[in-house]
Amino acid sequence: MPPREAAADLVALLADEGVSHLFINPGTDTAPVQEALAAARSAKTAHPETVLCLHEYVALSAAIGHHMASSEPQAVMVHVDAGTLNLGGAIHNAQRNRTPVVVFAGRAPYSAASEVRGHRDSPIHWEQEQLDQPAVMRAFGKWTMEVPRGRELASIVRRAFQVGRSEPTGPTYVMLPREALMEPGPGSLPPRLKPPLPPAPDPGALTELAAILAGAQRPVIVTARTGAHPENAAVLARIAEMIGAPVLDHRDRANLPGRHPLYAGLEVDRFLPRADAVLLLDVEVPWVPALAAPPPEARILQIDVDCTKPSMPLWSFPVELALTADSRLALPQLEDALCGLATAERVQAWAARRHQVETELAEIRAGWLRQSGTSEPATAPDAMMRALDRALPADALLIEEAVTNRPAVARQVCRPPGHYFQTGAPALGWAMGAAVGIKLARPTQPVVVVCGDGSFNFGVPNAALWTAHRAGAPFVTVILNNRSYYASKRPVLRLYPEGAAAAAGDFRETELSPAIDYALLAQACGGDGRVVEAPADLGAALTWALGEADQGMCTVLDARLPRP
Ligand SMILES: Cc1ncc(C[n+]2csc(CCOP(=O)(O)OP(=O)(O)O)c2C)c(N)n1
Ligand SMILES: [Mg+2]
Repeated sequence: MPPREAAADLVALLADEGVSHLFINPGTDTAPVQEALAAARSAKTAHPETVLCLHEYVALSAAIGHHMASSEPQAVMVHVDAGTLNLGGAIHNAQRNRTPVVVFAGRAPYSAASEVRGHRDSPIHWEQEQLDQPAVMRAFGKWTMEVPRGRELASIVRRAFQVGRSEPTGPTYVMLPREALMEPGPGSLPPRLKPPLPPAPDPGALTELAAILAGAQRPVIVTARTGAHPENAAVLARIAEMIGAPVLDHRDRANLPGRHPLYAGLEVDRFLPRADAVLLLDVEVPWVPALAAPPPEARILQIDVDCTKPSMPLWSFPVELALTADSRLALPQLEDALCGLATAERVQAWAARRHQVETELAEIRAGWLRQSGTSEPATAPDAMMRALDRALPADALLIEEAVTNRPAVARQVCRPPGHYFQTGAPALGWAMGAAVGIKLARPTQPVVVVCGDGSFNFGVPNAALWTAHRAGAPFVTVILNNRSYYASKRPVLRLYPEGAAAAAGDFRETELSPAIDYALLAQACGGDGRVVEAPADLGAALTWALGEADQGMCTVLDARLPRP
């Protein structure tokens, strides 16, 4: 038997690395991989399921979503420079989400000699060759490499997964020239290169951090994604309860269980300016100094796998004590350390503060509730999100890209840990592709996207809906249709309140009219849709949509909001 081609090694390696789905948009250079996948399917040897994505942006967004829901390593395969460029802002989202995804891209064949297997056979093999194809990935990823020969492929792929899965995790990029894919592999695959264990906190520094928190009069916890590990939520809740600290929550995930009485949402200006100690826990941007900040004398503490965040050129938050640690390891140790510091006097002070903070938060929550009950145009998003909260089944997974309506979601919608996903990164259009990946990762749970009308369109919705339909990954989308890029209109009003745009009411760069028939768009992709005119109609519409999704149909609810 001739030795196995490197492309077949690649298929076996993906399966062995634990990749369940390969999100792919193919080209002339991926032909050996397509052949190897077909051979593996026919021989019933281990292989990932391929998910044909009609656009690369959808492919990488799906990988980001799948990882959020499964914690499994991911793989995406695209066509040469063109496919890489079409990954677009999803590369930024993969970077900011620290998604351990290996992006494979073809690379134009090197050889024009017809005796070389895989040689150039089209003019595009000159046109699609670039001086620096990996440049775009180098700007956002952790590591890039090209496979020079078939026999090197396996060790390079092992390394790509190892680097991507090491904390802080992130995307890597492997270029695959067609000749290398068609050359023989090494015969046997090298063993998996295990990523290092996640970092545990320095014991002395943890004791010091606990002592500062325990001695604080007005401690505040700020988090965004500690609930990426859902088991953290209960520990975080116990810590917050013990010391009576409100939890300011940027909500990249659901970080606290249920409607926790210490959940302070995005009410940053209510708590930060009074804090004397602030714990930054798995949060990328804890506050915006121009909007609200702790006083200069407050003691800022941090627990994160990536404390200095070198991928953000300016990150100058005044952290006094930073612990590089996986919060799964650090939080239980912090809880123990705080228990050790719980003198009778402290326990009394902590309990009194907890009562005070919970009372204040109960008033704030009552305000949120009132906001969702009025019929004012300004509070229509709150009313719509309240209706969504009521209508979501208990096991539904919510994917949020609601932009200016994000605060309304944070006020009104509560999901259990492990049931809420937000990109926490501003390249819009992530949610639609992410839903495909999340549904594939958790096929038995209903998946619901809530997104802006602008974000929906950034998500290449025809590609996302078709891809979901084809892959058997149906989900429901609730479009918060304010017929506006409100996020791009608001700064004009803020920066030029008396300006020409405000005076003439001229916002033509941000008004999304004429309207798109989103229900029809969904139908064109094999799904269905309805208009929801008022919050009171959302519940019945969602029940209908979830029923359709159960039958394999992607459904879109065009939820009308006043244009702000
Ligand atoms: C890929 C990408 N392009 C452009 C932007 C700039 N941008 C930020 S918010 C926004 C408007 C979003 O509109 P929509 O989703 O309808 O939300 P709304 O502002 O109406 O709440 C735009 C264009 C972006 N963040 N990402
Ligand atoms: Mg909008």
